[in-house]
Amino acid sequence: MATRVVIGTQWGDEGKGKYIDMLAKTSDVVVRFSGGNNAGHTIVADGVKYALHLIPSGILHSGKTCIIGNGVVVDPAVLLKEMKELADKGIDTGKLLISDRAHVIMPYHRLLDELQENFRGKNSIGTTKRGIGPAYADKTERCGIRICDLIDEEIFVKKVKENLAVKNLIIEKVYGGQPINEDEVISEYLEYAKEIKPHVVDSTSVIFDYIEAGKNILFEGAQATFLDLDFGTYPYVTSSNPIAGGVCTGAGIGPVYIDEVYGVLKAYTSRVGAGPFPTEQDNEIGDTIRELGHEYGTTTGRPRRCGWLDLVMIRTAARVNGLTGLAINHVDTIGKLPKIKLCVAYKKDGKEIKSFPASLKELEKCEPVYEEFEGWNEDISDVRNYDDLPENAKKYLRRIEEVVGVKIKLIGVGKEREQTIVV
Ligand code: 2SA
Ligand code: GDP
Ligand code: MG
Repeated sequence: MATRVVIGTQWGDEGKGKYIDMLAKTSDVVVRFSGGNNAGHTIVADGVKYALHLIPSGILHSGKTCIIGNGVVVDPAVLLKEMKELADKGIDTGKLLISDRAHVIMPYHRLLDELQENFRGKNSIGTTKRGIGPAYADKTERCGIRICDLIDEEIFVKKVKENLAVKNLIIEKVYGGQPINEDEVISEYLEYAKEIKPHVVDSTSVIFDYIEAGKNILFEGAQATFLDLDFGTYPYVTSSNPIAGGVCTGAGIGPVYIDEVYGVLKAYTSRVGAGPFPTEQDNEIGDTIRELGHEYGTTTGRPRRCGWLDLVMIRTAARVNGLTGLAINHVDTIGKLPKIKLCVAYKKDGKEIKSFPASLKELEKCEPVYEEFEGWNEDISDVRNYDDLPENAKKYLRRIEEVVGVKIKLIGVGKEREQTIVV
């Protein structure tokens, strides 16, 4: 038996979906434990492209149990739409289970996300406007609506009324927005509840039963370490804990049950939304990386900011997640550049520092320390053995391992799940 976790080590979009899909093949259960439909995982399987936002990527393999854990925030309209789209492509969603403890994204969460972002103006976070932050805020404020409430009409109606009494005041009086109609929300969501109910379970018990039965479990990370509410570039973060520790709270298992933690990174760095990015190349190099790597958001289509690989980040991610292996993508993409820079440390006030500062003001003073590598102007998308990689690619990869102190176990040389070198 093995429990494996796949985590993003940067600012998301490292290509987690591809590896989750690959590892799902040898798993019995795939579990999402954090975030919501702000995630966008692209998987290309047998030439067909799938963009999944809420449903675990394991769904593409028939017979796997897929679980949306208690730590996820669920927009029922998105869930049902995604289920329908998968069904239209011939994918069975019968074994999709949803935690009764997961929180529900309501229309006022989406509206408040948008109103708050507009209100912040030039200080906006660049959220996906899917209502993620406001839904988690209600969870901690203890007024959230959970899936177990949604499927109980009496409790649901009561909670919606209580919430709307306050939310509509904020929407109208603070932000000058249009209040939300109570009856419309209730009737819309009660329809969703009927469709969702057969999938609702006490997911923590289900997961524990699988653990006791010695099954292989895969925990699917969304977003990433530097978008983590505690360890990310706060306040430019998402509102959950996408790090490995989030598996314990977001799926309801003890840390002793985690065997392996894969940290996914790209051979460069990208970020969507606002916030600091020490190795950003807001110039021709960044534009070239964006075009070569097709770096546009899966959820919102936004162009992603691009820059060099930052190992101060990856070393920090290795520590806070307890990474047992690295999975590096876009090795094909970065090799197309004639010269590649790799950030191995920061320099601040004349001193070299190797761990990511908490204060954004301190981070601004950090200058990346770069080492330069030659590209490997060669198509490597058909390479499947490490030994067959160009020497320049091996040099780059060896240096990454050396600085981070964690072994590279998977190397991505293209979009398809087969375009992977297992080391
Ligand atoms: P939110 O909506 O409250 O979670 O936004 C807060 C910050 O988190 C960032 N964030 C993301 N960054 C990268 N990828 C994400 N998923 C999509 C994708 C994004 C897209 O796979 O491409 O399509 O634009 C994701 N989700 C949240 C967000 O940009 C904010 O900086
Ligand atoms: P996720 O959110 O971490 O699952 O990543 P996304 O799916 O949002 O973004 C990763 C993008 O890179 C997708 O368009 C993938 O198809 C693509 N991709 C993943 N791995 C590789 C790789 O090794 N090489 C290339 N060229 N593209 C890749
Ligand atoms: Mg993504």
